[in-house]
Amino acid sequence: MAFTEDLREASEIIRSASAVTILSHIDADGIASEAILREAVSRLNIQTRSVFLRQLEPLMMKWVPKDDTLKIFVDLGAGQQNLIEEHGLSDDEVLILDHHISQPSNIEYRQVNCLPYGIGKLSAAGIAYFVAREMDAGNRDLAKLGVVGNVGDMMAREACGLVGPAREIALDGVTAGNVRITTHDLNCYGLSTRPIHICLSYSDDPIIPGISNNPNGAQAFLERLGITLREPDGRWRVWEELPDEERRTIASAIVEQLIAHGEPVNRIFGESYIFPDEAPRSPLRNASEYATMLNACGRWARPDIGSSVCTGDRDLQYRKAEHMLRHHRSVIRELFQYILDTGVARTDNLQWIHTGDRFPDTIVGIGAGMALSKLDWKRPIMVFCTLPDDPEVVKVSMRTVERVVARGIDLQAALCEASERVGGAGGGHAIAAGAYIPAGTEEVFVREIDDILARQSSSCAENS
Ligand SMILES: [Mn+2]
Repeated sequence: MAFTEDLREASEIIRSASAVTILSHIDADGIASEAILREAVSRLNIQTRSVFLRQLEPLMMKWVPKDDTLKIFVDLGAGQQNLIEEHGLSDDEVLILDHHISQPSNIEYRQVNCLPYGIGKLSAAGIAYFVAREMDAGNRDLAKLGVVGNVGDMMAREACGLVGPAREIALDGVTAGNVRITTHDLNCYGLSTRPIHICLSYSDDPIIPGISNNPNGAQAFLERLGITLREPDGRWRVWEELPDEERRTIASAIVEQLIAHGEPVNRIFGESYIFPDEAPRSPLRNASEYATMLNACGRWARPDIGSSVCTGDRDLQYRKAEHMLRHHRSVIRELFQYILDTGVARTDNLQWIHTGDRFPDTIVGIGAGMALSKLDWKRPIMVFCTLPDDPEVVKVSMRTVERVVARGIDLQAALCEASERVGGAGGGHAIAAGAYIPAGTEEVFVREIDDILARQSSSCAENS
């Protein structure tokens, strides 16, 4: 069967349902997926209810209703079909829309998954959008949320832009009028909200000598170019509002800086996805900052607020989301500082730290990624933390950078293999992955991962 046929079938299944329960994940992709489906389903006047899950695991199954609604699992489910089966759900009441590796089960649940079709750079929100478009061509306005999900799930990372079907979604958004694609934009975070020097200092891919992680250096660099950083009223200017000429001046100076230091220049430009229907300089103005806001809502246990923002709330729920975003950022900064102040332990192939119960488990991965930019980027970072509700389990988060992945390091594979050996379970992506392992196995785990990473880099060296 072709991918488009699967989409058509899923759309028929939803259209013929009398009521729908959407079960989704709490991250940006999961929230965007849920919002797309909820909107598309309610436009058909079919009743919907949503349930957000941290992940689909035995302890969470009590939130999966046993009623006569159609249960749509989105951004999760493919890898947990045995749990769905054990829960007693039959094949005719389940639809899975997912982009994670599928696990075989006795019951063949109806499913749209892009992976068997060789589509690797598409998020669940992307699949949800294609299903919604199949349900009604008038749902093209939801492409914007598909873009948020794709960018939130790092689908634009490797190629510095969305590719294949994910780019088709961005183009649908352009047609619908609520997405603007800027090619050859700066590949930095915070283009719409951050003072320009702060935005430049966020660049960690590539590292720009004297500018990355160095806001003062970035400011001096811009001043030398004669760029005014503030408006006459004192407000900091943001990258998105700079005229093309100033952008070109800055971009070519960065390129010179990179060349002077022998750094590659190919990753400094990327595509950005701006939402012209959102307020200028707001966190919803571009896809990656929008995704951060949704992640903040999810990580502070209010994915429903992010979801309301997705479907248009700009009043009370939006203000709550803004508040969570600020809180999210300040706790991440604390964690980042904690990692740098405390220091990491090093083995040959990785660096690691145990943060215990100091920070919420939902943000340690982000903090790890940020700290890596100030540490030795060649060695992946691993952070352990305890879970507030379960002393027997430790959460592991690992992060690395694209250049290390390009050399053959795959954190998802490493974490899956090592956690299986200590009686845990892992998942994620080559560049960012996580696992849950039994408390007390941390040291063995570090050694296992160290060995696996050594093997991955040597087998890559052999192949090249
Ligand atoms: Mn996802």
